[in-house]
Amino acid sequence: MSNPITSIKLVLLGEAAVGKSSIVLRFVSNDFSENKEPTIGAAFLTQRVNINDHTVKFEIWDTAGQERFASLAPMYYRNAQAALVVYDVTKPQSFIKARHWVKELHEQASKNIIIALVGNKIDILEDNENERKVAREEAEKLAEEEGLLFFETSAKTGTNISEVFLGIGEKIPLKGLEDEHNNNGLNVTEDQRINLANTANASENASACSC
Ligand SMILES: Nc1nc2c(ncn2[C@@H]2O[C@H](COP(=O)(O)OP(=O)(O)OP(=O)(O)O)[C@@H](O)[C@H]2O)c(=O)[nH]1
Ligand SMILES: [Mg+2]
Repeated sequence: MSNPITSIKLVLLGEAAVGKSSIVLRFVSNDFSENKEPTIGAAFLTQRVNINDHTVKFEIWDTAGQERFASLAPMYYRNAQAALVVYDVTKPQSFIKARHWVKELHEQASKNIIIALVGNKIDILEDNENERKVAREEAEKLAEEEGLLFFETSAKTGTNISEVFLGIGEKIPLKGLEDEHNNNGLNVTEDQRINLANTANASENASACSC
């Protein structure tokens, strides 16, 4: 029996160099690059996961954080069902920017958009907790006040990356969004969830364009 498929349009927003593309690369290809090039415009990638008996196909728009691309963002978040607002836990300015993105999404994106606030680069804190410049409590407070999911992640080690996407997938009302039947995705059970970041064949559904 094939699983029903639900497509979820997801956009990543956040200051330049916080690790948006690295989060996507970890999720889609289970890979990491120390010297990732800044994104120009936006990149589009897809990835499928199975959540319970449902296949979720994430259609991911990875936007460019550099200020010169800021005017393009509405084009990508306007029809999005989900957004990751990413900041770098070692860069306070990136958290201020994240607050702005949350506000803008609530004012201008779809009313039912699911937003996850994501504090990335927590691997840096393993060597030296003094590198933390955004308190976990402060981010949790914002998430609670604004009704956001909240995760601290490392694209470098894979910590919590799959949890972000699965958390989003579980919050989207799947039944009403079914658009086709197929079963090509990864099978994710509760036990396997923690290992998803280590799944080797995750890239087969990926595609990218420099549009
Ligand atoms: N230590 C550490 N470095 C990271 C992590 N994620 C990304 N980086 C590094 O941070 C730099 C920027 O990462 P990108 O993924 O290109 O950041 P971005 O948010 O996509 O940047 P723009 O495309 O310019 O908006 C790269 O050198 C990455 O290797 C992480 O979790 N930990
Ligand atoms: Mg990028």
